[in-house]
Amino acid sequence: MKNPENNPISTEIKEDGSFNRQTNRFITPFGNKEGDLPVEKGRYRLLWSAVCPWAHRSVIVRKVLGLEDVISLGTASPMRPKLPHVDWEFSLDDGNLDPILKIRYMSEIYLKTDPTYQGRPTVPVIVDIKEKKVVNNDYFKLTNYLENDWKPYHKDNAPELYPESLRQEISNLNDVIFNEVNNGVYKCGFAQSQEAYEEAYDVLFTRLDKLEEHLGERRFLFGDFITDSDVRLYATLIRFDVAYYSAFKTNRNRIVDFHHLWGYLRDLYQTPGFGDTTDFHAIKVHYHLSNHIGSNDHKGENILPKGPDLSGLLSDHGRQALSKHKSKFLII
Ligand SMILES: N[C@@H](CCC(=O)N[C@@H](CS)C(=O)NCC(=O)O)C(=O)O
Repeated sequence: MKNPENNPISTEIKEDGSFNRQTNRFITPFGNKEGDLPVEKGRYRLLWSAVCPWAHRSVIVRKVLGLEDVISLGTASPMRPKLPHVDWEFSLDDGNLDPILKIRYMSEIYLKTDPTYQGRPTVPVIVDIKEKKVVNNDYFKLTNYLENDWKPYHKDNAPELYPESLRQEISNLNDVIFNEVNNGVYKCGFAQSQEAYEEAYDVLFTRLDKLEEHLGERRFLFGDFITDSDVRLYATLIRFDVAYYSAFKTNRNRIVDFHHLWGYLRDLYQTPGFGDTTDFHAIKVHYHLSNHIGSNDHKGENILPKGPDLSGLLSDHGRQALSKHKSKFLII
C-alpha cells in the first residue's frame, strides 16, 4: 500500500491543506447487463467495521430491506493494527480470521484481487465468496444497488428507500449531504491547515443549520417516510457527539443541542435497522483510541471518554405529529 512519510492520507491532501478523498477502485455495478456483477443470493460477503459511517449505511439498508440472509456480513475490529501500514483486522473472530474468507487483514483480499493495489484497503467492500475477490468498494453507490438491483430479494413489504419518482431529488440531496456533512466532518478532521479546517467547519455547520430548519417541518428529509438520504445523514449524525465533536474538532455545538436534528436522530435511532446496528463502544474505541487515518499519535493513551450521556436517544421524540404536515421539498 502506498504510504509516503508513513501518513496514509498524504496523497489525499491538496496543497492548501484540504482533504481530497481517494476515488474508489472497484466500481463494477450490480445488475443484469453484460459485465455487471450478477445479483445472486449467498454469493457475496459485505465486509465492514461498526465504526465506519460509509460502511454503516450499507449495513442499515441491508437490514431494513431484509437482505441479511442474502448477503453475509464480516466484521473487522475497531482497533486497527499498524503493520506498519494501518489495516483492518478480523480479530473479533475465532483465530483472528474471517470465518468465510479465512483472511486476517483487509489488505489481504485487496492485494489478492489486485497485487498492484496502491490505495487504502477500505470498508465497506463486497467480496465474491466463490472467487475470493473484491468486486465492489463503491461506498457511495452501494446502498443504491441494494435498494434497486437487489429488489428481487427484499423482504415482503420492504420500504422504498430509493423510489423512482424521487430518485433525482434524492441523488441531488445525497451529493450535498456527502460533500458538506458526511465527508464534511472528515474535511474538518483531516485538514492540515487552519484555513482548510475553518472553511470545512463553516460549510458543515451552515448545512446543519439548514437541515435543522428543514426537519422542523418534516419528520424525515422527504416527508413522512425514510429514504436513502436519511440513512446517509443518520450515519454521520449518530457519530457526531460521540466522536467527531472532539476527535475532528466539529465543536460549534453537538447534535443534542439542535432541537429538530436531535429529535430526528432519536426517531431514526429507535427505528429497526438503525439503533440496533449502531455500536457506540466500537465508535469510541476507534476514534479515540485506535489508529485511524488522519489521527494523531495517541502515545499509548488508553482512556476511553466516559461521555457523552446517550440515554436521551431512547426518549420520546414526538415527531410522528410532523407526518401530517408535508410541505414542498426545499433544502438545496
Ligand atoms: N472507500 C472510500 C470510503 C470508505 C472509507 O474511507 N472507509 C474508511 C473507514 S470509515 C476506511 O476503511 N479506511 C481505511 C484506511 O483508511 O486505512 C475511500 O477510500 O475514501
